[in-house]
Amino acid sequence: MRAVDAIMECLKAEGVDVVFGYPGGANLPTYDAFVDAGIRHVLVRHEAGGGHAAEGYAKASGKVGVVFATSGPGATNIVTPLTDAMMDSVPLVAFTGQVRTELLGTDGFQEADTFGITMPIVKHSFVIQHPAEIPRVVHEAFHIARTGRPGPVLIDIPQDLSRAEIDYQPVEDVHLPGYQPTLDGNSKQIRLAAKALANARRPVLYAGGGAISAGAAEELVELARSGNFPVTCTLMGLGVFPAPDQQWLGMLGMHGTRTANYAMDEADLIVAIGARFDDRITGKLSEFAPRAKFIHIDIDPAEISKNVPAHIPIVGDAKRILARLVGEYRALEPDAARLAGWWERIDHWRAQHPLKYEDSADSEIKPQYLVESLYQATGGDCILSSDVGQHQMWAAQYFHFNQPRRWINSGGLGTMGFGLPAAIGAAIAVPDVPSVLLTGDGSFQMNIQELATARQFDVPVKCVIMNNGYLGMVRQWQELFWDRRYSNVDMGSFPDWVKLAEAYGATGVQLTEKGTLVEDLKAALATPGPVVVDVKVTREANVYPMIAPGAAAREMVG
Ligand SMILES: Cc1ncc(C[n+]2csc(CCOP(=O)(O)OP(=O)(O)O)c2C)c(N)n1
Repeated sequence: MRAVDAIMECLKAEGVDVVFGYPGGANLPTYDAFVDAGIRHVLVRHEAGGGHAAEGYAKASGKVGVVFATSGPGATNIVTPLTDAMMDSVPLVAFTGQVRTELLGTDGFQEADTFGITMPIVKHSFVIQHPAEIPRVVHEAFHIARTGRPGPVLIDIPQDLSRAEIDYQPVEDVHLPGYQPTLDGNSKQIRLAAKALANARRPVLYAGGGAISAGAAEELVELARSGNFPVTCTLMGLGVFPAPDQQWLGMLGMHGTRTANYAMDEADLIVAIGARFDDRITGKLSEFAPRAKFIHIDIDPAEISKNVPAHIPIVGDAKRILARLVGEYRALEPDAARLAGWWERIDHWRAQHPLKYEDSADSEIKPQYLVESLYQATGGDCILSSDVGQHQMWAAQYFHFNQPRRWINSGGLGTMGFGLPAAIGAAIAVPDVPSVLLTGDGSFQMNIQELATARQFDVPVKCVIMNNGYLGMVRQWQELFWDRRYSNVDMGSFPDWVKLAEAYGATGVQLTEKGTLVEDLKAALATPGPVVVDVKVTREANVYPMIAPGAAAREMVG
């Protein structure tokens, strides 16, 4: 059998139902194999779109996303999605074509050192050296991508090797002696953690995207209920705990709620679950949660004590660990009343500092109003993808997420242009839930070509542009930290979004009526096929509250 046909067999054995990609000379043999493989291939319009679509697919479904690109420029075009997937721990397998082995190192046409370029941004990579190893490598790649801390894995295949004939035998099992992620947390540490929780007077549970990857939402809710613990989460963790809820403090970090940040500041015990204490969360590290002891649960031992020293480290799968932690905690029969004072304090912050904005007295649509309207129009029943900028933060603040895998965005890398392809990937992964994109006028243009993909493959993604005419988040920083010296943030030249949508065969609408915004959004969302909705909002509005970069949580402004 041709090695490329074996790749298709391996994909089917891995349960892959769709891949995203773009052909070229070096992966021509693989594309020939697609003709008869019976695997759905979505032809994107740019490899970056393919990578982000695979990420959206993976984030929405929990399955491994797959992307194909050719050598050289095809491969370099997926560098951003690979980095994005690495930062957000997204399971991805990328197949890149490579020039023929005899051309390697000769600056051959469309040659790039894909292995070298991507080395620091993938969980693992393979360069095929013998065609016979291809099936085993494919299965190993899937295994590595989805197990332990999920992440991107690259397989680079020289063109001549992909053309070879091999003796294909299905691979039954993957054995990687050097790669054995720890799944069960240490029992002693779990017992210690339960005791610490039982003694804590001001505990906070702080969940990140890792809790979603681990499928630990139910266990997190159970732990929270078992001790009436307050819960906050990162941008990546939204949806892992139902919002709004009495025990929910809102998101923490730079644009989190004051309640969540103040609670972290005064906590005596913080349980971090699949969260990595990044700078958007901690602010000034030396003043982060100064009174707290830390229990850190993570599948990746490298995360533990990376930024904040853990008093009780627990390496393993969050789902398994939380389930056991609940049991151990309950067995101690702690006195629930001990948290009464803590809840009083939290409720006080909640009453004093709700998320709020001043709505316009006239017809102007405030960005926060748009997010609230979108929430009403969808009833929250959608997968909401976003790009990067102010709209992303307002979505995180004002759209409520009740379930995991309903909020798809680029958290770690903060990649503009992520949104549209990711929303397409999410729509393909979970076709029975509406896929809605909230994007900015800057971000949308970074991968707008994927509207053609949506049209060609009948992906009914609804794109809502929060149109402020600015690179809003950068403008906000220039306003606040650079004396309002606006430099290259005014998107002075606008496309006509309606015509642009129509040019791609999508439906375009512009909404300007504040009074009927919810109804108008509902109508737009109900329109079949891909839809682009242009909503003009206040040009200069800022995302508040905010912890300025390098400041402490106590110093939140706005
Ligand atoms: C690829 C990339 N380039 C630059 C940035 C820096 N950046 C962060 S937010 C932002 C502005 C985004 O503008 P827009 O998409 O219009 O959204 P808004 O902030 O106005 O809601 C920029 C330029 C980025 N995150 N990604």
